[in-house]
Amino acid sequence: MWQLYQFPLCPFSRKIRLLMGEKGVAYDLVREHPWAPSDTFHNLNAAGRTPVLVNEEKGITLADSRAIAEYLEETIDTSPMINGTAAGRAEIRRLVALFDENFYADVTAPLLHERMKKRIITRQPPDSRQLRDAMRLAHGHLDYMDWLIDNRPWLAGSTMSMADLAAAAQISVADYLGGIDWKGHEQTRGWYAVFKSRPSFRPLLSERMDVIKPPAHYSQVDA
Ligand SMILES: N[C@@H](CCC(=O)N[C@@H](CS)C(=O)NCC(=O)O)C(=O)O
Repeated sequence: MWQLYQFPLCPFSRKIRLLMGEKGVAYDLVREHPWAPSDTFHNLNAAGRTPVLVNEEKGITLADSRAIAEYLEETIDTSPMINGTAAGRAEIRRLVALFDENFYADVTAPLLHERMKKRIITRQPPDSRQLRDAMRLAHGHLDYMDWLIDNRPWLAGSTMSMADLAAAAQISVADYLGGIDWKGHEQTRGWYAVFKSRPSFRPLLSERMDVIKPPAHYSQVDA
């Protein structure tokens, strides 16, 4: 059985949970807080970051969401998510990098810092200017997604791919933290509503971080 070391608002862990859900791979969750890592966790990943995926029976420990995703993609044929021509696969990987790196740096990481880490670790109030900046940058990313969805059925092409999972994972955390203003983004809102109703997404939407509550619309499938 696989064990996924993660915490509920880690977008990279969410991406792996979505992928394992789509592929129908069973796993147990182990809650880990990278800002206060257990010895076990530090021994599993010297980088001290979630997610880490472990299978003790097979003697396998995997760290880094992209390495984990590539492993699952190479070893499980069901629901391929990095598929198609070489150019198509390059496009999927470009978009995964865009969401994992740019969206995370511009939007998810500042929101996590202001709304979660300050609350839990330093017990400071959030900086409203940082929150406004993150929401402004989110609009730019959503504009680009609207454009992609206007031109393709899914973000990277004709089928659902890792690009969609990476984007949905980042957006779901930003939305939980109240950082997404959906006004004017009907295309992306429609795409995200499809995701929210997928069985792979339901467990994520019902999970809560103890001290931080999401806005009312967060887990509503049609909101
Ligand atoms: N490139 C890594 C990024 C993972 C990452 O940054 N995880 C965050 C939590 S969402 C973390 O553990 N941060 C703690 C740290 O960087 O020390 C991946 O894709 O897995």
